[in-house]
Amino acid sequence: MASAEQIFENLLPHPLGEAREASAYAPSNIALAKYWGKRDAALNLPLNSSLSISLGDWGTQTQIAPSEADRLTFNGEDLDAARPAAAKVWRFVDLFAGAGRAPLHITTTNSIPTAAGLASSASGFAALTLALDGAFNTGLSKEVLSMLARFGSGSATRSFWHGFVRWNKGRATDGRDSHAQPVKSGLDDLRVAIIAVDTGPKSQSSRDGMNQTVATSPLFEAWPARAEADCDAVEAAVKGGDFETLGQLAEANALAMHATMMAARPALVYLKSGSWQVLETLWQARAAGLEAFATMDAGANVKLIFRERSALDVAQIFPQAQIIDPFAKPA
Ligand code: 2P0
Repeated sequence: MASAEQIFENLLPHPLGEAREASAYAPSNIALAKYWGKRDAALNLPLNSSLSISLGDWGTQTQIAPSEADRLTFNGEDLDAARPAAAKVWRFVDLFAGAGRAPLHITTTNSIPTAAGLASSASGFAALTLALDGAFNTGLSKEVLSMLARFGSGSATRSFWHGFVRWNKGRATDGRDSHAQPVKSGLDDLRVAIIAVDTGPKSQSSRDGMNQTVATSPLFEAWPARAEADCDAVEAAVKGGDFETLGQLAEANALAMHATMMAARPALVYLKSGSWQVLETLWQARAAGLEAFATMDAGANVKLIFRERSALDVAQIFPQAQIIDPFAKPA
C-alpha cells in the first residue's frame, strides 16, 4: 500500500528545483454536511463526503521564501518547531518538498479575528499547499493540490475554492480520488454568522475526537451512511437554490454528528451551556418566523446560516454575532 511519502513523490515533479518567493491566500470554510471519521488514518481518508461554504475574506495568507534556516512566523510571532501546530506544518512541508529540501521561511497570517474562536487548520493548510505550489512551480491542478492538502488537514481539501465546495470521499485505496470540487449555486445571498461562545483552546483536537468517536461510540455505526445521504441532499439543495431545505439538513446533520460524539465512551462534549442557550434562542426565533439555521463543529461556538434579508434580525437577536459575507472577495 502507498505511503504518504510515496504519494507525494509520485505526483511532484523531479527534481523539484530551488524554492522561489511565493504567496497564496485560502478562505476558511464551514461544513454544512460534516466530515467526521476516517477510513484510513495514515492517508487521512474520510469515511464520508462533506460539503462546505467558504468564508470569503476570512482566511489565511501564507508566504514562502528561501532562508538561512527553517523559520515559521504565525500572526507575527515565531513558532518553535517543537510546538505541535508547527510540527504539523513542517511535516507537511517535508512531505511536499522532500526531507532533504533547503531551509524556508514561512510567514502565515490569519485574517480571522482570534475572538471569533474559529481555529483554521482548513485555510492554513490550503494556503500552505498553494504557497508551496507557487514556490516550487509544480504545475499541479487545484484538484491534486486539494488531494495533497488532505495530509495536513482533511477540511483543508475544501478551502481551495470560494463558494460551496464538496469533498468527495473517493473510493481508491491510495486516496487519489479523495479531493474537493466547487458546487455551482444561485444561493449567493447566503450569509454566515459566528456566535462566539468560547474562544479558548478546545478540550480535544478534532483529530483525536474523531478517532475516539469512531472507536468507542455505539451510535457511530449509523453515521457514515447517513452523512453520505445528507451530503448528497445538501448538494441538491445548494444546486437547486433551496435555502430552507439546506438549513434544515445542515442543522440536523450537525446535531447528529454531536450525538455520535456524546455517545462516545468517555463522552466527548464540545458544546457548552452557552451553545445550548444560542440554540434555544434560535429555535424560539425560528418558531416566530426567523429563517436561520445552526451548525456547530468540534468546539462550543455556534455558526448560523441565513439569507441576506435576515441579517438585521440576526444582528438584533444575537448582538454578539459576527456576520460574514462568504462571497466577499479577499483584498
Ligand atoms: C468538518 N471538522 O467537516 C468537520 C466537522 C470538525 C467537525 O473537519 O484530522 O482538522 O486534520 O483531517 O479537518 C475538523 O477536522 O481533521 C473538521 P483532520 P480536521 O469541518
